Amino acid sequence: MKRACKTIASKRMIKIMRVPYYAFENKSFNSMESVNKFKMIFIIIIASMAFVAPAIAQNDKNIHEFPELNYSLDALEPYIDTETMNLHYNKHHRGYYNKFLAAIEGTELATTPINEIFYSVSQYDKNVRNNGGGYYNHKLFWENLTPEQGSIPADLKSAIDKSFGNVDAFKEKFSEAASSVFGSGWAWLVYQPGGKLVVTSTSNQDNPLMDVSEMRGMPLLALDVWEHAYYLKYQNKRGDYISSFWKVINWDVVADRLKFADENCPK
Ligand code: MN3
Repeated sequence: MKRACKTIASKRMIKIMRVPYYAFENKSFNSMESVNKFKMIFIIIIASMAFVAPAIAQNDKNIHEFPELNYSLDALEPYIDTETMNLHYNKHHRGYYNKFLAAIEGTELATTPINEIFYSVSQYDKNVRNNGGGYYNHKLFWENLTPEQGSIPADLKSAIDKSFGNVDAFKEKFSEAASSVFGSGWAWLVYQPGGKLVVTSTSNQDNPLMDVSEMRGMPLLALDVWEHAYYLKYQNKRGDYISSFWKVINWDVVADRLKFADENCPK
């Protein structure tokens, strides 16, 4: 650990020293007396540290990262089309993320884990709730999609059977919740303390971790039913979009979330 930190520190120092040195390396600089050169280098190093060090510190303060996609923008065709993915990920999601960062900049929320922000989100500005939700919900959504859908892992299937009777009954209930969202929102499979799985929906960019939500718990599966998620391909046929969603679910990710919830939620 110490060695890793040392390597990072020394790389940063090299960057700090190199940028101004090369910037000032010209004829007039080279013709100065060597004493003046050392003075100049010293001044440059101190000045650059004064500018660069706070920039690094500022950057280190924000713990909320914009997620990479685990697949290409066209990977979910024909179920979710490339143009929708492009707009949704690069414009909508990025927009929520940028506005979320602007809303929390310079506050302790920049270094507060997102789930903890949600636990008391009612105390904060509505921009934190709307854009923090938009940032996090989409992160969950991309993660629980895949172009290479496998079968449902045994532990997840047994938890679904226990709570809903069987997988088809669960799918029906989830699809119904997704269809019934009035306006913009999300459908969720949620883990509740004690291990019960429930289906719920939220409005706008709310999620079940938030203290403002009716049905609270840990999200296992998320479906975005805002019109921006499907309108280019499906227009007003939200039901067709929901049917396609079942073809691209990453059940392994859902099973991992269940395992995490089982290990970390109070029984
Ligand atoms: Mn969306």
